[in-house]
Amino acid sequence: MKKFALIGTGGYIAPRHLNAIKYTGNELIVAMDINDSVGIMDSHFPDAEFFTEFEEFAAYVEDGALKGNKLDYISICSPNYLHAPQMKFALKNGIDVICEKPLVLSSPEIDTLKLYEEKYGAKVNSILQLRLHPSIIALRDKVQNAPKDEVFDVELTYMTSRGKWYLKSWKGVDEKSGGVATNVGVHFFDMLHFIFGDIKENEVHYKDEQTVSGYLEYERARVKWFLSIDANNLPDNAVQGEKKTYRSIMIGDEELEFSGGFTDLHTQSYENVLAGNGYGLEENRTAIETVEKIRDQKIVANPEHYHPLMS
Ligand code: NAD
Ligand code: HP7
Repeated sequence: MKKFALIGTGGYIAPRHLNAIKYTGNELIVAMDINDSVGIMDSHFPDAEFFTEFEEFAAYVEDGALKGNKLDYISICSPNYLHAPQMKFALKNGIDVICEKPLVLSSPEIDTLKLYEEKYGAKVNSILQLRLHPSIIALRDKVQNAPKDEVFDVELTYMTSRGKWYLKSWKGVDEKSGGVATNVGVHFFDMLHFIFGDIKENEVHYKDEQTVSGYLEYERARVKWFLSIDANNLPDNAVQGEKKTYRSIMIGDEELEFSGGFTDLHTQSYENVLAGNGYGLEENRTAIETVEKIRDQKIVANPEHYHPLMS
């Protein structure tokens, strides 16, 4: 049984980590969140220690190690800008990490974290759950089985509508989340790299707080993409869940709708990490560089290849 800590325990995604720790037969020893609305812990790990101050949490983790109770993993579900410093704390204590996406906000941090891994002999693992989605794996197989020189024409439409709260939370602050292309888009940029290979071109055609669109060229695909959290952009056939979402990839005339099938992928990610097959720092580099470039570059005024929703 592995011993876990969890940072960001009161948030939206934390229950998926609590479930994954429990389902894989492991134990949560200690949790931390600056907010104390963490009653969710009782239905998973009622005996776990809890702190609202990082210093108290850090002392508890370090005291435990000195007394022979070193943690095996620290799971991180805090706001994006805190991932890098919190991962460094774990690594410095020789503890492996399981960190939410985006692993870091800027790519040089990947190199710094690599130095920590080497110096302290601990490993970073990430949650890249779209790589585990059955529809995405099937598509990757299809591309790999196609003639090697075939380049696919792809249209990606990724809409996950959010209420007004989103822009008022840390997710709406670029310095904390990286903005919508980073916070939500990083998933599909990683997925595109996973399916279609190395990236060759990266253009941005439109950008506001809720919507971003552009064009990407990979070894095996030309991709027109459109991402929005604005409900006004949703098509009539959007999938009606708790809130409407529409996640679609068109490859030529074929449409792959992948709005569902997400809830168990965290547990599967944990199973892979525990088996020594977690996605590490290097697997995150391309998607982090992609979103970094999307954040920093100028809008292309009259693009040649643009998503149909941009016309
Ligand atoms: P959230 O705002 O709901 O939760 C974040 C939690 O972190 C809150 O409880 C907050 O109090 C806590 N927190 C803030 N500052 C902290 C600090 N200094 N120390 C400790 N805790 C602190 O956000 P969320 O949606 O749960 O997102 C958390 C992370 O998970 C983000 O990195 C996000 O990008 C990622 N996420 C991933 C997925 C996915 O599909 N893999 C989905 C949603 C969120
Ligand atoms: N929801 C909340 O109640 N709170 C939240 O913080 C987020 C959603 P989906 P996920 O918005 O930050 C996606 O669209 O797939 C509600 C991104 N993940 O299925 O779980 C929401 O209003 C993730 O990286 O959301 O998360 C719906 O009612 C990004 O950080 C419901 O939950 C996150 O949005 C389900 O909403 C975000 C993927 O795209 C895979």
